[in-house]
Amino acid sequence: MQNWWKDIVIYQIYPRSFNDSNDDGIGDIPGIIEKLGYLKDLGIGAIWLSPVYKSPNEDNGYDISDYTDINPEYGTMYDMDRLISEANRHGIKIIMDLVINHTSIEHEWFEKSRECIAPYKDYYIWRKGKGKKPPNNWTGFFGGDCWEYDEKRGEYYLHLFAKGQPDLNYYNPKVLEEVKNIMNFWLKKGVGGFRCDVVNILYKTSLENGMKSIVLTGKEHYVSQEGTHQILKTLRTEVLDNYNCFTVGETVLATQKTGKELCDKNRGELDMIFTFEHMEIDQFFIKWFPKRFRPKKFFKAIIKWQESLEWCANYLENHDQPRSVSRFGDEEFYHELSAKMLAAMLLTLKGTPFIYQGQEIGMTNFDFTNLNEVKDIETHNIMKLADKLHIPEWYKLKMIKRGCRDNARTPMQWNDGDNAGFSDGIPWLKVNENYKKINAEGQMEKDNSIRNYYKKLINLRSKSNVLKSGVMKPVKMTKKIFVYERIYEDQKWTIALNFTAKEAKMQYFGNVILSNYENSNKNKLRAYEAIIIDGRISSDNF
Ligand code: ISL
Ligand code: CA
Repeated sequence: MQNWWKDIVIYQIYPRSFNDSNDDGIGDIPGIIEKLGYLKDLGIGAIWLSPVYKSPNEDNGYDISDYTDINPEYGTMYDMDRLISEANRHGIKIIMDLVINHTSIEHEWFEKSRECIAPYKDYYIWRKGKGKKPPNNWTGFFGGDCWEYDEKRGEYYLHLFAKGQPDLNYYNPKVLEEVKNIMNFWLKKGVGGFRCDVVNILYKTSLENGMKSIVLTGKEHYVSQEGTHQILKTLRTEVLDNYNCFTVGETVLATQKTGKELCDKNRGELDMIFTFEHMEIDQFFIKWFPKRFRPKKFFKAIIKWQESLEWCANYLENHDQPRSVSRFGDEEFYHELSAKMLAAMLLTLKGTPFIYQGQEIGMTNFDFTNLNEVKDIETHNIMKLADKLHIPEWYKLKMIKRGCRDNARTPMQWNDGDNAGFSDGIPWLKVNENYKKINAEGQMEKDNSIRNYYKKLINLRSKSNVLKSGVMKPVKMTKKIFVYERIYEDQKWTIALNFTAKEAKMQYFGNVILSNYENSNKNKLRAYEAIIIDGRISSDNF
């Protein structure tokens, strides 16, 4: 069936933190297989699996040293084949994470490239320095510079991310051939498609100096370039079109114009894209300088992309972002209500909903007290930069609390037993202290738990053409509430969400299909209330 990925809900697993089956404190593939029943019960149709390939783990698997072999910490290729077939047996497709902007420096290609061994010599972006200085003034995603001098080769190599993540050189046609082989290898195994890591920065049009910027000097030379569009078209026609699969691209800094181009079905590049605008409204330029969350700004960003794209990939958190209930809800006073309200939005917007592991039970940010609790390389690099800039300790901790990706990487909280049931070993990253209160087992039997509310929403969406295929029409947004309609043929549902603890005046008519409150009140929208109505709100609310 074509476009099957529009009908399902996708669940992202960060393997290191999901479930440990052999007590080494690290999540693994057999651990995921153990939980397929849990995901089937939730109603999930596909799993986006963050990288499990061979990797030195400088960036927890986003630095790959062998694309067609499995990191032994996560298991074996036999385990991976078992996961694919067991998942398919549960009606769940496996979506692999395709990281092709860069490899690990431990990849065989890089080792040979630095020795100038053919044909690997130009698999990466090597340049002579300018005297003692790097080839240009670009800065990287993880703060600081993005060129590393290699003594052996006597040149610099480009790494837009960590030093251990050298960028591949797409001027070399052999690189694209290697990528096609990797994609075919996994598609032949029966995976359902790919989440494509920073896929809109593959082609660097030039290596000229960039315009000085607080964020990514040089980005104008590689973000969403024509060369990247060509690469995506080639991968589509020469690989993806041979399989019933889909791609969702992580597209950093994509504008409305390029975003539309990247997932325009007539251009044949990507099927969906993750955009970032709604994830950047509570920061000054970059996430390390947080500012207060303003719901109305958030609604505007959501509406902009709902109206720009024919089909969206909707998400509120992932392995790079803080936990949504801590960031957009109220984990302290309205934990359950606000987590459910966010779920109602995620599952009723136009597009495919993506749920990140633990989001379905309302997992929260970690309460960091110092840098030693942090494993994430991005945060450590940024803290080195913060020290150079003499940023005071108290502000550095504020930066960590807001920006550290480990907020989302603490072990999945399965039950109130040791290590939240994640592992019988010592977890690679500390478990959140609140696991006794927030865990999956405690929510399975509780009908009105966050998890069972997700389950109800997923089930509702799976049975409703209005939510799967309806037009999305904004109706009203204020500093507190966001109201929109989903319209399909003669059916019109209204979704009304209160993003604050203050009740809002709002009258509505029609029957309530689902609410996050036990009872309904047709004259107002209460604190963090979310209602889905087969009807409308009264016009005199306007
Ligand atoms: O971290 C971010 C925002 O919170 C982003 O800047 C993120 O680093 C960027 O979107 C790219 O992310 C992807 O590529 C990185 C990897 O570290 C991330 O985990 C991955 O999602 C390099 O592969
Ligand atoms: Ca393990």
